Amino acid sequence: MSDTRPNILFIMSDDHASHAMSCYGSRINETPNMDRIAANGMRFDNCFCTNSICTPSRAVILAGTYNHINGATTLQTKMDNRILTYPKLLRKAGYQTAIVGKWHLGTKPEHQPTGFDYWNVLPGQGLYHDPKMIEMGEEKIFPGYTTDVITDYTLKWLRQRDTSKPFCLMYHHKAPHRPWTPDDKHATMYDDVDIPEPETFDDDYANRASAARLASMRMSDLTPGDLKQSIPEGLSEGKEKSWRYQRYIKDYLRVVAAMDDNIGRVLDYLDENGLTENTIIIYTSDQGFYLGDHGWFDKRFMYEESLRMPFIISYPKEIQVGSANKDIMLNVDFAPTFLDYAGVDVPDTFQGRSFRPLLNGKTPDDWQTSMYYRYWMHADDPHNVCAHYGVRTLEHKLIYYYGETCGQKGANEDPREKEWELFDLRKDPCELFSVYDDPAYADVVRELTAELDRLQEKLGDEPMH
Ligand SMILES: [Ca+2]
Repeated sequence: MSDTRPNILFIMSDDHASHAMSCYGSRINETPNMDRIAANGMRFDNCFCTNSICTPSRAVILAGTYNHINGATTLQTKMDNRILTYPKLLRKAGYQTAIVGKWHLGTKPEHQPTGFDYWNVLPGQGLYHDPKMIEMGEEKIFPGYTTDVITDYTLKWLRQRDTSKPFCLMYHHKAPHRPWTPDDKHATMYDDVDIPEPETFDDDYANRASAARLASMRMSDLTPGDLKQSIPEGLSEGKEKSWRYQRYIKDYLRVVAAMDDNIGRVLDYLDENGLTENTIIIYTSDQGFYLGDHGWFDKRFMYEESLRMPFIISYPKEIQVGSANKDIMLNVDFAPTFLDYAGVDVPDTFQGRSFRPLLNGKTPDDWQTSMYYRYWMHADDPHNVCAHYGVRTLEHKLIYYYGETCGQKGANEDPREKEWELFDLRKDPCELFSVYDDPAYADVVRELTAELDRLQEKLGDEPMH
């Protein structure tokens, strides 16, 4: 009898915020191929990462555990490749497994990908042109634009796979990570338009803890390498900030457009080969990003733009087309969900929960209504973001800036004042006014602090407050 278990095509990019996707209502670009996945399935509006940077988010996804458990807390920590991951379990259960593209969990023998029949990954961040990649342990140069190369090798693997077995393919783009280098085809896209500035572009960082004001993620922190053009002379401070934003956001969107085209090539392959019906197709990014929001680029903070991950998924056999979900769902929940669909038992050590019922439109009564977040890389060079943790519910967000290195690699000795923030997300969705000290919110502070304590205890993390 043939194996009817679903294939899994897990498409992930790097630093792509959902507010630069048309299926999420982007005001600044179109992503027609990503939209195909959303139109044919479900869009998650409250999918969050538990630590908004590359290496940690990828470790959470693979291992199904939080970073204080899997050890990949910062960009300088790597993941021990003996750790149990969902691809290992799928492979053991008869799936063919592959990863092509970004890995970012280390390239030494003890960190290289394990659990894959085929792997071909970039070392570290990788380059945008003519990338060096490590294919099954062997370093080679692959001529071309990296987004195209990753897609070419993804398609090559799909064509040669054993069609008698289901597959789990991790098609992981480097784009649109800094330094946002476009390909020739999209180099002049948006040349004749101005991209609108976001609502919080001129945030003055008042009415909050000091962390936002101290971060070096402003338009003025973009380097000559990011801007790729010399700054016109004679611009006022405000005009230069706007000029920098246009340079930044246009290259970011050009890189996204090249990626969207390439995702279209892979979706076409599935369509042409009759695979779309029996394949769970996912598009997500390892975290969100500031697209000029709060005057920033980059991520790291627990604020909405970098906390939120885009997450769209299609699987016509089970998921209603054109649907959306607002339940809280986390990157730590991905692995249990993949295992659930493959009919593999989820190990007790995994900390997430399968969201398959949500995909069927049946949210369990005891589904999570809060989430735990922790950014460990205190005062990192060059972004200078204060270490913090917190809890988000559907209505509020409590953040504690503990401001210490805790001995973490990549964190810098620069102790800070310990500060709290509380945001009322219903009244202040842009998170501009902390109400932590407002007596009207004393009960909310008490409840959320108790919820933070509960989550830290349940997940096994050490409180600092
Ligand atoms: Ca990233």
